Amino acid sequence: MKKVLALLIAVLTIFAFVSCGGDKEAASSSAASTSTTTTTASAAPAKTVTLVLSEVHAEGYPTTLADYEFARLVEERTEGRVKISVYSGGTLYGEETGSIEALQIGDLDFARVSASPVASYVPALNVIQLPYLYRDGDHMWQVLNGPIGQDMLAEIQASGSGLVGLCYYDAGSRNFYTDVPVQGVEDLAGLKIRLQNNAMMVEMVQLLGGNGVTGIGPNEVYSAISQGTIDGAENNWPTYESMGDYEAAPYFILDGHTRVPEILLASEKVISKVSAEDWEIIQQCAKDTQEYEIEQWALREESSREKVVAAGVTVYEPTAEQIAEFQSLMDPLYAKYGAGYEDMIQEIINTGL
Ligand code: BDP
Repeated sequence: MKKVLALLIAVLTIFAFVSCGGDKEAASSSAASTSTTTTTASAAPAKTVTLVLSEVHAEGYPTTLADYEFARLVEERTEGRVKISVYSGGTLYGEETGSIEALQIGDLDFARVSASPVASYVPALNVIQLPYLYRDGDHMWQVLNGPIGQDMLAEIQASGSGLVGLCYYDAGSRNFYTDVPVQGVEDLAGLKIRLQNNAMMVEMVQLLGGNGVTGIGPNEVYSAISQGTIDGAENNWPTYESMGDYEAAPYFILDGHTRVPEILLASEKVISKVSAEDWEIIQQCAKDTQEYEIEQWALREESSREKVVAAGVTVYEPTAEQIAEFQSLMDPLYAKYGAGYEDMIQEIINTGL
C-alpha cells in the first residue's frame, strides 16, 4: 500500500514539474523578486510576473495602504498574471533617490515616492511644488487632476527619465519642526534643517535664513535631530508623527510652505515585462487608487495631529502677516524654477477662482 502511494506521489510530482515547463526559475518563483512562470490554464500559456514596489513608510500609513490596494487591484484585474510585492518601511531603499535610480536601471519595478526628489530627474516637476503655490488641498487637486497635473505626470516619461508617473497621492502640506521654538522667519536663522533631495528646497531654506541639509533619509531624521546633526526638518503631520520626529523636535510651526504630492512611479522597463493589455490595466489600477489614498490621508492627517498634540507638541500658527513674509521671500524661486513656465504658473493660480 505504501509503495502504491509513493508511486502515485512520484507520478504527480513529475506531472507538476512537466506542466511548469520544467522551469527551474518557476520552482523558486516565490523567492525571486521578479520571476516568470508558465501556467497550464490555457492553450497558449500565460506569463505570470511578480513585480516589486518600494515604499519608505510603515505599514498602515496612507500611501502604504494605497500600495497594497494597487497590488490587490492589479492581481485581481490581470487574473493573477501580474503580482506586486510591497516592501514597506524603507526596507529596500530608505532614501527615495536610491529607489528612483533603481527604477531607472530596472532593478526595481515600482516606487511610491514624493514628487520632491523626482524633480532632480525631471526638473519641470518643481513647478507644481513651488512654495505657496496652492491656496489649499482642494486647489492642488483641481490642478493635479486637470490638464496641467496630468501633463506633468506624462512629462516624467516623456523627459526620457526611464520612469513612468502612474498617479498622484495626497501628502498634505509641509511645515517646519525643530528642537527650539520657531515662530517666524527670524527664528529659522542659522538652523540646520533636513530636506528632501531637491536643490529648489535647499534654496528655499537658504532664502528663509536657515541651512538646508540633504542626504538624510526620512527614517533617519529622528536620530539626526537627537544627535544634534540637525536642528529640525519639515514635513506633514503623519510623517512627523509616524517617524517619531515629534519626540526629538517638539516645536511645530504651521507655515505650510509647500504642498508636494506623492507619485506612484513605475520603471519604464516594466512595459517589456508584461503584455500590452496588462500594462494598460496596471496604469488604470494606479489611477483607481488615488481617491482611496486621499480618503486615508484625511483620516491619518487628523489622527496624527491629535496624537502629537496630546503628546505635548507645541504648535505655532503663524499670523497672516507672518505667512505673507514667508511667501514674499520665495520670489527668487519663482524667477529661477518658474522660468519658461510663467503662463502655466498663472494658470495654476487662476484654477478654481
Ligand atoms: C514624506 C513623504 C515621503 C518622503 C518624506 C521625506 O511621504 O515620500 O520620503 O516625506 O521627507 O512626506 O523624505
